[in-house]
Amino acid sequence: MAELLLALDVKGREEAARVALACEGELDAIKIGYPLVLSTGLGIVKELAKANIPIIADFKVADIPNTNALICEEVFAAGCSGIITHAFCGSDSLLAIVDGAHDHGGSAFVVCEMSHPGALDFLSGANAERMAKMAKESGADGIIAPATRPDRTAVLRSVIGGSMKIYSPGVGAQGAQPEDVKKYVDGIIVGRAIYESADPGKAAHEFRVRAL
Ligand code: NUP
Repeated sequence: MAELLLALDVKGREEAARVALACEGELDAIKIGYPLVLSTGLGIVKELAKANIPIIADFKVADIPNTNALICEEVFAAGCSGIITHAFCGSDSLLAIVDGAHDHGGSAFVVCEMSHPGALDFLSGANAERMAKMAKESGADGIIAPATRPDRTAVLRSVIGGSMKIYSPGVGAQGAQPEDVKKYVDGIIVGRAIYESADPGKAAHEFRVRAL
């Protein structure tokens, strides 16, 4: 049984509020990222969080430890409950995010293998497994692994074991189905297939049921 996370990559407050309201009751978390935050500002987090739903900031942080720690301060002060970071900057950068999240009572999720075809250039294979191992050693709460490559997500699950979460993007617009990965993951991440739907609430409901 996997949770449903909405990737709310829409532009502007009104559109964000429209989709979030339509999906009320169907979601376990809302994942926000650059498209929404650059178009509205981080204040959008407090507006979305009024619906009493966790907000995860998908900023795929990739910087030196000090900058990563400063980013964490802003993300959690804004009201987010989780942050998504890259791991390829190394263990010290990763630790700054994990510690920064935990110091603020939040969670840190680590991108290990990405879902798009170009991930095969760098962000997959042995590199992904090394990053998953590093994520576990860092004390991170979970990893991001691709629904588009369920066999790889199964491998990454075996690297991290059962105590960390896996959230998995790639369902819907990128071609994967909830049934492909739900047995390996704790949550599926769905964006366009919900927010571009004529009826986002109905689409979210259907994904939620299929992820059970
Ligand atoms: O590997 C990743 N793939 C991916 O699609 C890591 C991610 N964080 N994402 C994000 O998941 C992506 O940035 C988008 O917010 C969401 C997928 O959206 P969609 O393809 O369902 O529209």
